[in-house]
Amino acid sequence: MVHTLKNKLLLDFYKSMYRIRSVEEEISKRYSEGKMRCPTHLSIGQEAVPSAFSQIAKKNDFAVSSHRGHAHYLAKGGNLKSMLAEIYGKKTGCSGGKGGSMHLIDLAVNFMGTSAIVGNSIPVGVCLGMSAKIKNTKQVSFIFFGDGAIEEGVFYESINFAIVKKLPVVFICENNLYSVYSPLSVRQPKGRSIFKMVEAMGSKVMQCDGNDVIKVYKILEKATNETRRGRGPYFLEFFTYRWLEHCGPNFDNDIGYRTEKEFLKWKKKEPIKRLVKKLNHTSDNQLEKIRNEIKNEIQLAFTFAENSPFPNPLEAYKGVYA
Ligand SMILES: Cc1ncc(C[n+]2csc(CCOP(=O)(O)OP(=O)(O)O)c2C)c(N)n1
Ligand SMILES: [Mg+2]
Repeated sequence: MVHTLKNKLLLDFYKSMYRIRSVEEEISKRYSEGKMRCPTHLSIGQEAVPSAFSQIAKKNDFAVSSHRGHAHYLAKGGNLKSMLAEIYGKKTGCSGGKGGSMHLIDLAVNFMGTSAIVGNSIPVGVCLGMSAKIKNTKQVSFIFFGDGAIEEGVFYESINFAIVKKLPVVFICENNLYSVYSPLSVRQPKGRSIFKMVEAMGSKVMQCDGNDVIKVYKILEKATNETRRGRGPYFLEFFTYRWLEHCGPNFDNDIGYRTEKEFLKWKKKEPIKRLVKKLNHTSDNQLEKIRNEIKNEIQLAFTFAENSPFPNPLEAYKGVYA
């Protein structure tokens, strides 16, 4: 694909994708130590969408996400140390160590939360868009969810409301073809396309290869600009693929719900290597320096998480009930 984006922007995509990948790989590597006690849904292979997003969302824009939300939290500018401390259940975690991997929040950058209940954060994101519209703040609300979430009734209520009220909301569906072990073919009628179905509901829609960070960026930029100008919501569908098991640090292609052939086909569409081929004027040494800085930052963040104290059990319900 011919692109006209500046090399500096491409390099920022690289940094973001490599950072997200490396954090997830390090979690995967350390998970069996048994110190991270919460269920953990990794998104290795799906880095292009959050990395494109990281270059588009403004700090005061809102974002919410789902159970697979580490990358979205980081892409919105969420604090890495606080995220890892949260996954380790520590007091210094972004939810005080009470939430774990699926309950991430960083109000300093308007990352307004993730939820373990599929579809649960969609109406929250819509109402954040409504608040921005009422107050005329020009903020956009971004909602990340998977293909499984469009099978929840709340998705239809929420997007319908956003369309009718012309809310500044960008719905971002990362379609990785599976909901746990169930492929789309056993969940949706043959031939149904999600974005076309949503278009028929009256939303503006776009879709593309979700492993091509440049294509994702261009679509996301157009949708965000139009939405910010008050033209109502957009629904974006990005096709991608998770490499590891649904929940946990391992590969699970051996259990038979998907084929090795399919996995290898998607591995060829690996987002980071595809971008590197398009990086001009950047030497291997420059890239290595970037990688080393990121690796160093991640090691320090893990050390912070491991060395942080656990929350006081007597404060378990503090802030939960009035
Ligand atoms: C309301 C609800 N139903 C079922 C589940 C169990 N569950 C957890 S993740 C998941 C799959 C969701 O798939 P998708 O939205 O495509 O996200 P992905 O895991 O593929 O990123 C399901 C069914 C849940 N957590 N909440
Ligand atoms: Mg899915």
